[in-house]
Amino acid sequence: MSVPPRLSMATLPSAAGAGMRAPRIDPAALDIGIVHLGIGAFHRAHQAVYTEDALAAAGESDWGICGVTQRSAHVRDQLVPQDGLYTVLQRGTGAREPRLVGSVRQVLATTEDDVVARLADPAVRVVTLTVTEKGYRLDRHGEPDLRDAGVRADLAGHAGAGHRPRTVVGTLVSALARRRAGHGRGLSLVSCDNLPGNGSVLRKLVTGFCAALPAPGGEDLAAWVAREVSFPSTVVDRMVPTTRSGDRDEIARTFGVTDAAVVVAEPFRQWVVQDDFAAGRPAWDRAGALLTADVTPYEAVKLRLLNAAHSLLAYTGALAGHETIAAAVADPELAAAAAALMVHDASPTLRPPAGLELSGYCDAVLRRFANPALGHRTLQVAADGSLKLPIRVLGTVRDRLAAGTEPTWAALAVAAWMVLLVRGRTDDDRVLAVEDPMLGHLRTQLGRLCDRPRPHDAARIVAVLLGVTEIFGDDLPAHPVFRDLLTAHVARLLTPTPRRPSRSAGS
Ligand code: CS2
Repeated sequence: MSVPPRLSMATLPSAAGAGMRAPRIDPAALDIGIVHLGIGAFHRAHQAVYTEDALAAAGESDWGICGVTQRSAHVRDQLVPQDGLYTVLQRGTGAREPRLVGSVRQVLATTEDDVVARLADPAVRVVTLTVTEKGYRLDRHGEPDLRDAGVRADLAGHAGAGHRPRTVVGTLVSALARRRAGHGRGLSLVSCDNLPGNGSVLRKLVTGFCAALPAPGGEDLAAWVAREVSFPSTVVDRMVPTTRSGDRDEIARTFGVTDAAVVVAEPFRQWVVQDDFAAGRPAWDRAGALLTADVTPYEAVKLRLLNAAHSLLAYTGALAGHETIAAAVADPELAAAAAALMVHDASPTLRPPAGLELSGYCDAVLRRFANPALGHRTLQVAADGSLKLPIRVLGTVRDRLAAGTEPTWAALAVAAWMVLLVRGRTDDDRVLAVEDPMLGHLRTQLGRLCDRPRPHDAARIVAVLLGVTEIFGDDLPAHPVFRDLLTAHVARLLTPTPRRPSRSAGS
């Protein structure tokens, strides 16, 4: 079978002839006003869609997006031959009509292109970021991690001729310095990652990087940033699994074009944005985003309920051999644990915004997880647990312990992460490809405990992992209630269970 031609402005008419709907705006008429750092599937299914809808609603054309790939040129090489066009395949119950998006007008690769020059362009007034937890390279205090070789190289090379920054913060600060020295216009830096107070986190990171530059340049730049740059916080929500080849085949079959950059997403989407912009913004409010003075109540609800339950299902589900989140939540024991984490452990720690009813939110989250069409892999959500758990789960743990209660289910999420890390296999002994930036370090510390761990190893496993202060701080390792909860869960999770026939998705 011959491969259909690539999706592009040139092949759009033939795809339209096969029923593909044109983007809601004219891509060719857009000028770039936004740079997005980290143009993975999530951005394409979320902010890029909101931006296109906002431009269509407001009849504006000056907020086209330049997407930047962070680690490799892969996404650039997918999108550039397609003139930035791609489809979003919405997967849920009901209609599955693919949506063609045209708001991405340029794609650059940090590794090869001059991203700083693009960021310094005065027409760019908003920079959005989805660089994942690890992209920020924070130390325990929220400052740039000076042990990180990339951060150190960017500090040393700052403003040096020919230095191409490698880190997110180094890139942003180089661009800010160039804007200040050139036209002097500020802009807004908008983190869209799952971090509490993501705007404040980014502000502290950028300011900390400026402060680490040699004086007086760094101090002056920090003062300029404080005056001219805003850092709105945001809460993003949409489940976006990794695209599979079958998704690309579906587009080829239906529309007769090859879309190498197709993304899959659930129907639900939400964006809560702190309305604090230094140089204007698209009319995202007209595209369904909630612009508000304070996103904090929304953020805590999302991270401590949805993301925490997602992580619990990812770890316990992966261990039980479930390939997808939908399969994990179809397991009554795991669904009950996810519900209990949200209802018994996390909800009492939350003060939801007016109009948001927590039990309805929890039910909706479980229904979204159960979406059988999404194919969201447990191992995708399980990735980077050492960075995610402190954000999603340990706040609940601390608040419940301070209130004198036992965070049983939150501890289960942490214990299941520990078992996944130490054993790296399902209950029925299949190898699991665990991803975590601390994996090597933690497995070295665990040493022989990683070799076929048994229930009686639980106390030692917990002692080693709970002692990692980068994850658990100085307080939790010393908390006997938490330690005992973890030990009991780890011992139980390591106890062999009678083998069931097959527990993978779709079985
Ligand atoms: C998930 C999130 O991969 C993960 O860690 O928990 O990406 C989740 O799908 C989104 O936050 C949903 O908005």
